[in-house]
Amino acid sequence: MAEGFGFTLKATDGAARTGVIHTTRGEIRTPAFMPVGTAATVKAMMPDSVRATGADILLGNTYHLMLRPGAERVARLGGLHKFMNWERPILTDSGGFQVMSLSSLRKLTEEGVTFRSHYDGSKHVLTPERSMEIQKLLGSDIVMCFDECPALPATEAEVAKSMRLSMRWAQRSRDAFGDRPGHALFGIMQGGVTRDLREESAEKLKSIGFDGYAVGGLAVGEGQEAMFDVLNYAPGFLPEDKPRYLMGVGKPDDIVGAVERGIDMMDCVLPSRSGRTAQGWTRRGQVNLRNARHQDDPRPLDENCSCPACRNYSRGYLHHVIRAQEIIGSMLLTWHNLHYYQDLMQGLRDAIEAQNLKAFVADFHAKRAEGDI
Ligand code: PRF
Ligand code: ZN
Repeated sequence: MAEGFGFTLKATDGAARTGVIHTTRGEIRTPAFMPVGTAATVKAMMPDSVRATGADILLGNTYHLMLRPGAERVARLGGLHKFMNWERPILTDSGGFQVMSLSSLRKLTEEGVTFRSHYDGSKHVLTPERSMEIQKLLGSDIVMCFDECPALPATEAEVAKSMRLSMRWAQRSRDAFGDRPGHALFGIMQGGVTRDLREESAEKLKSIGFDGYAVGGLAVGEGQEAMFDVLNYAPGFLPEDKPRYLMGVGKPDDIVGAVERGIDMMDCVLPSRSGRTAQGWTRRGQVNLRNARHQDDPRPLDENCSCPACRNYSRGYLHHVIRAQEIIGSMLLTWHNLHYYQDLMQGLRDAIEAQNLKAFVADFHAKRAEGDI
């Protein structure tokens, strides 16, 4: 597979794994959480601050960057790492999923998808070949195959048809990507909540051969129980010696459940997006800082957190700047949430290494059951 890219498994505990992904831009400790930097920024954060939360890798988006400012422009300005001043690894999603959720007048054919931009209505085409070209122009370290993710609920026949199209696109992605030392290509498993379709998809991807494998098509409305049902078997269909990435997940309890089931990488807008809507995530669950109960509270959001929001500010201050719509409100809560997520990942990695995951997970759920204080 790709030269300059590799995965070392360090320890397992049940189905859970901890390890390191090696790239030419640095190591990624797994299980890893990737903050989302859709538009060449993790909103409300400076790159050094994102790194200070403990992130080893960011996620960027083909769809948004091709529309604005344009992939060719990013390439002329030195590539995405230089453009956004993040020199560590970047994984880019391939665009199809975002076309389906964000754009209008979509037309799907064997060749690819035509759509209108949700920014200005302009018309665009994405194919496996163009998605590979855009991700190359961006300079992404981990490139995702171009796939289609059906919206659930869908009939099994619809899911099967869509999965098989995604597998033909996976082959075309592999062919178009070629051999690029230092850059990895990941396949994406589809197949909805049907075990046979998941297995067929995994077999197809393995026969093509990728540097890592994603589980796509989950967290699209099926609910946590159905998602965990799929994760009870789907990671086991994938090679043990390659990273496994669960796309677009999730809440802290989704992450813990996914790691327990053998997932190595995840991404989600939740910690950053909810930081801009007054939601703080802590060991004791979700806290809405807009609530008036915080206005006279001198205590930090989380007394066990070492982030700047918790070290230097009271709940009363966070409540005030959020109410006053001051920019620092978004900055502090985003920082805290990303810090909490990375702390959680470090706790999971340590617990797996110490063969102590069961107790860690029991404590995780017990603390949340107590609720905010
Ligand atoms: N495919 C791609 N990106 C994604 C998904 C997918 O299925 C999901 C599903 N949760 C999130 N992001 N390419
Ligand atoms: Zn904090």
